[in-house]
Amino acid sequence: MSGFPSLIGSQSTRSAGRPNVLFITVDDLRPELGCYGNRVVKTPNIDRLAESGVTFTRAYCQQALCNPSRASLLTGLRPDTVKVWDLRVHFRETVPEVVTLPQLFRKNGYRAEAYGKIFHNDMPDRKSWDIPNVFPQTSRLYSKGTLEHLDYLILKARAEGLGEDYIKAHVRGPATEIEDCRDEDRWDGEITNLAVRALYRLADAREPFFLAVGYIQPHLPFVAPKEYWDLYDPQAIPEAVNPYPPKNALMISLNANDELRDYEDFAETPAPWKGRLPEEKRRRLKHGYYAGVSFVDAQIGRLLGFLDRLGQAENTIVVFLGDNGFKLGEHGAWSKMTNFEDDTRCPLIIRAPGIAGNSRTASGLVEFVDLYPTLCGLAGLPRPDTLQGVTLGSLLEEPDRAGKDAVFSQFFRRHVSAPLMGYSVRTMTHRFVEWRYMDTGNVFGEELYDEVRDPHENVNIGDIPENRKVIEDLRTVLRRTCPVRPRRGPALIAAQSSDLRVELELINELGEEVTVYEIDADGARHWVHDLLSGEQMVIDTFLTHPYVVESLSGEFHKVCYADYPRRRVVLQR
Ligand SMILES: [Ca+2]
Repeated sequence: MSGFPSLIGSQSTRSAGRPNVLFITVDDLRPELGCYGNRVVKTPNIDRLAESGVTFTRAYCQQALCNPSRASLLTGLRPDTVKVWDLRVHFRETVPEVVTLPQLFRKNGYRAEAYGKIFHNDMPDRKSWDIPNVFPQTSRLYSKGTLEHLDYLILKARAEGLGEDYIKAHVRGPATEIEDCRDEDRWDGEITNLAVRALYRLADAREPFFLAVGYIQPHLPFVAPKEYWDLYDPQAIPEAVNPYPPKNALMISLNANDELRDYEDFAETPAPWKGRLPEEKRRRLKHGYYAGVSFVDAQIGRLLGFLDRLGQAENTIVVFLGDNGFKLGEHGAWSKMTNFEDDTRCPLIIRAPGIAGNSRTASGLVEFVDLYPTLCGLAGLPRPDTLQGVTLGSLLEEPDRAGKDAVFSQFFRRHVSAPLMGYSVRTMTHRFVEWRYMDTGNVFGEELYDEVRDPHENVNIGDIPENRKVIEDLRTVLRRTCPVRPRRGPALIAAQSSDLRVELELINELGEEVTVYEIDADGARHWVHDLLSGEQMVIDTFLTHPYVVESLSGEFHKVCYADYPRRRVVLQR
């Protein structure tokens, strides 16, 4: 490609020889795939991709939840730096000027387009793409009848006085549905159609492309078309071997199955420490997950088939990943949202043209925060010096090399009234988790798991005196990457309703620029203004609406409220 004649001037000179990127994300997909050794699930297309790329068997997301995981991997920043730990905060409110991975490719002459869920659902990022993120329009989540039923549930919730935000987050239809329909009648089928159409156009364009395709199955609800359910006998899908909470674990180490309980037919799901779903329901869920995985596998097969047919496969880097893991009954739990292996370990396959490691497996530890620098390296783009990961280039060339010494994940948990953050370090031999109070940084509790003798993480051995040295060492490693410092957690501060109009005057005497955010009733931040050093502003607001002023480094952080009729706040150290 590098010798390609320059027919179209500077544009083609800029892009000559640059490989395309096909960036495929799958929602809530754990490594439940043939190429990861599962002999029951049917994933021939992803397995074929693995045969031609490098399969990472120890890749970890930085936080096992859609929005934080994606915000982190697409900015190349760890969750504490991007300051997105939940589903409410958009990274543009916390790091407004960050250059995302696709945005960096755009800046370097690529055309970047997104189809389906790349950033979190309702938080697409306009700056990242040449056209707005395209979402399915004609397909449906459920069958028509079930959608009508869901409408009824929503009307009922409104009549009961539940707020729209609550309804949007928690009123769901059934957790599974089997309808005999076409692929394109479901979101992921339509996403493939849209992406294939884009691929035709992008393959002909003069600039290289960064095409992101985000699939939504096997996220709940499990709604693959019937033909994918028919691939499996639910009785033949093995159940989790450890359907109980880990021994001696802190209760907060597990989530309470809240996500599953939002679905009307699983509202009675017990928390892991209180009981277990009946077998029929367990098998139904696992069957649905497998159907979703095979459905998405078929979509990926189509997509890669078109990449081939259009003659682009030889010049396209393919990245395939699941944004977080998922528990299918392990620890008596369902869904993600913990620091455990089942939730933090994710599938990752990278196939880059001409890479020596293609078709092999890399079993060293890697992190999703490494993807950004890796793709910069593969495409020969300059990388921002703020990135917190490392390039996996040498592992792609020599997959047998050792990976990282340690990888890090974290999870936020509300505990009584105090928000906690569990910071996890995972090495080849152990996982150590330090739970800290967010507001003070003080330690709430610790966990230690032996990944060699206890790969399912069934026993917390943090209390055993002989492990004191291991814990001390891991704590040091953890605190180097995740330093102890007080942090403002999600929804720690939220607006109360008020009709009283007031003014808040802010005067910046800090000697550095700060960003002012308004906090809404959900605790989500909304960017208001960048207040330069020496600058002053007046905000017309309501009495009980909080504002957060933060320096770029995050070191200065102050929450301000107005007072009647006006409050003057001088920002000083
Ligand atoms: Ca997810």
